Amino acid sequence: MRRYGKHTDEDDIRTRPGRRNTRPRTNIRPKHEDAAEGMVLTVDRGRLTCLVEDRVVLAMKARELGRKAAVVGDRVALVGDLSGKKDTLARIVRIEERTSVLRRTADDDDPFERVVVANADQLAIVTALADPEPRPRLIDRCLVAAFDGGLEPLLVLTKSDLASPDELLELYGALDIPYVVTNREELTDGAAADRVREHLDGRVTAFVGHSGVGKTTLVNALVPEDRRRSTGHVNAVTGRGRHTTTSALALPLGGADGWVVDTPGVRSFGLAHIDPSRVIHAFPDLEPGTEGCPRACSHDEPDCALDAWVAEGHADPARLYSLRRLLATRERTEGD
Ligand SMILES: Nc1nc2c(ncn2[C@@H]2O[C@H](COP(=O)(O)OP(=O)(O)OP(=O)(O)O)[C@@H](O)[C@H]2O)c(=O)[nH]1
Ligand SMILES: [Mg+2]
Ligand SMILES: [Zn+2]
Repeated sequence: MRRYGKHTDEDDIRTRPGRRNTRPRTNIRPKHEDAAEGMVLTVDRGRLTCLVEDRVVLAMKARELGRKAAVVGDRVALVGDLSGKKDTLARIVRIEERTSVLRRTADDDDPFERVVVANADQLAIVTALADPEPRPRLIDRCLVAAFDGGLEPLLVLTKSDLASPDELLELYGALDIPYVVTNREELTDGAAADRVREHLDGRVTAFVGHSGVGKTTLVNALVPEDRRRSTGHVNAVTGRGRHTTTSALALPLGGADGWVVDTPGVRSFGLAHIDPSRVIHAFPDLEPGTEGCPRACSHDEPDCALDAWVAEGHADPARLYSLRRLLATRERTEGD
């Protein structure tokens, strides 16, 4: 474990992990100085399961936290009974500043945004190549949410025993996103887990995607045997998954450092909250070209300076096309 394991070095505790780790934590804490640090593993009806050192501690939010919700991946400060024994309940008195946030809304008009996972470094966007059919628009939306929230995307294309990945890989080629293709046989012999694990070492990775694409199946192949969750099957008639997984859960990677977060399948990924300028950040080759843009440019309008930037050979036109496709995904409705 990178963040919550045995710390041998004090500095390791005080500095923030990941790429954005330059700022030390603010240390003005009059209250609860003796609180223990923990990580939220799962949330169930107001009860939060937290990892404190090597103990699993059930906790609830202290009233003083108000409406702010702690979510899976949050680093929290806990007080009270931290023994982890049966029928004990600790209190969460603080939620630490987050290094990343994966947010979604139920749909684009929904002002109520939910944080799905906090502090993940990476977003594994899981798509089945068939059964259920891939939906590039959902992938695009997950990509936008990743770029917006400060997570690095990883494309995971499952069920290549049922269909070829070529078309999808071509569609996402210009985005230069790391990807892994897996199939049924490799799930059984361990090759799929090995290949995916290479991308997960030392990181916290959230797995998202439509129901039935094989998120839990893959996560199970990555975590120690006694941590496995149940998986579903895809309805032969509708080609839909059955929403087998109903809550997000963080699990330690087996055989490597890091965490995986299995999440429930989603039908859509609402993006009401997205800030386009944060999405541009994920395109460092295009970002300097936006200097000549009019104020509040949508980057998809006649005066956008990116057309000239690309025409002058500073960047690949396919990259601009991909960026615009992603930005436009917010305006389109999300049918199948
Ligand atoms: N043919 C094939 N089937 C797969 C593969 N990976 C997973 N499956 C099957 O897909 C079905 C759904 O798998 P799950 O892991 O439950 O899917 P999920 O994404 O977790 O679904 P939700 O929890 O509902 O979101 C199961 O029957 C798996 O055995 C694969 O590579 N090939
Ligand atoms: Mg599942
Ligand atoms: Zn522009």
